[in-house]
Amino acid sequence: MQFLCYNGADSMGKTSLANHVSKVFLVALSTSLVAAFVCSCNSNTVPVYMYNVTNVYPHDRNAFTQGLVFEDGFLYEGTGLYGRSSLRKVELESGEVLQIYELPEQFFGEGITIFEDKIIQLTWKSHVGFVYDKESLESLQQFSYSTDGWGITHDGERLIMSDGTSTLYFLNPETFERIGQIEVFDHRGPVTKLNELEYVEKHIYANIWQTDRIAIISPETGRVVAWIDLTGLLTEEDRSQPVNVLDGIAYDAEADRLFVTGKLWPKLFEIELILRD
Ligand SMILES: [Ca+2]
Repeated sequence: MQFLCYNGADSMGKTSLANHVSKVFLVALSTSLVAAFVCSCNSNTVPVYMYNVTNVYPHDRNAFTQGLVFEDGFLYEGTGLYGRSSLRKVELESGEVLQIYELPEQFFGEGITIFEDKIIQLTWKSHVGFVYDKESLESLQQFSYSTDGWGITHDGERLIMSDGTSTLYFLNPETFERIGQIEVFDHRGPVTKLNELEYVEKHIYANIWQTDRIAIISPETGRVVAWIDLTGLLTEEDRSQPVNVLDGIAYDAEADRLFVTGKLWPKLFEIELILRD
């Protein structure tokens, strides 16, 4: 029963993943029963999810995607590269850019998240984050941090930020002060190159830079409780023009939809997760 062998100490509840993964997964088990199973399992084994593509949408081939969020029916996307970095509001179905703010050319845009009525965007090496009005994309404020800026998301109370290492940082969403951090690991040790983030059903999803893998992480312990393997999303034809790596995870909490894309990818995928046998 491989699928029970993640770490129960992270309080991964009986419905957290089951909402959009295999329908046979855990739904009938109580949390205490799961914990009992977990204690008797080999902790070196974690589930690996494959995917089904349920929808494909167009994506701007010129968007060097660094951050992706879905909210109120729209995608919000942060793009990178010096001189090409932007913050965008995008129509899902058409891929049309409805609003865009272009960053000054000295900034390399990174992850974005929406906290209440504001959008927060990191930059890569500048130690500067930007705060925007969600409706107008008007730049309202800057803040600073000491590390690289890679991915960012939030759990409703804290911002969660990656810097390309195995560390995730928790920030106060008003003052941007660092209020905690966790080290991310699996049975082989630290999991580095944590990149784009998304908070999904009480877990942190983190794309591992330069791979097709997403780690599902316990915010309490830092343990990787499952992996998603997204190998094979792009076709040969999709790769006929230059594409870069997988980078972009967005979750539609209202409709329980998961979206992924990549830097310069021509497509954005809506996927459902399936437990690998
Ligand atoms: Ca995201």
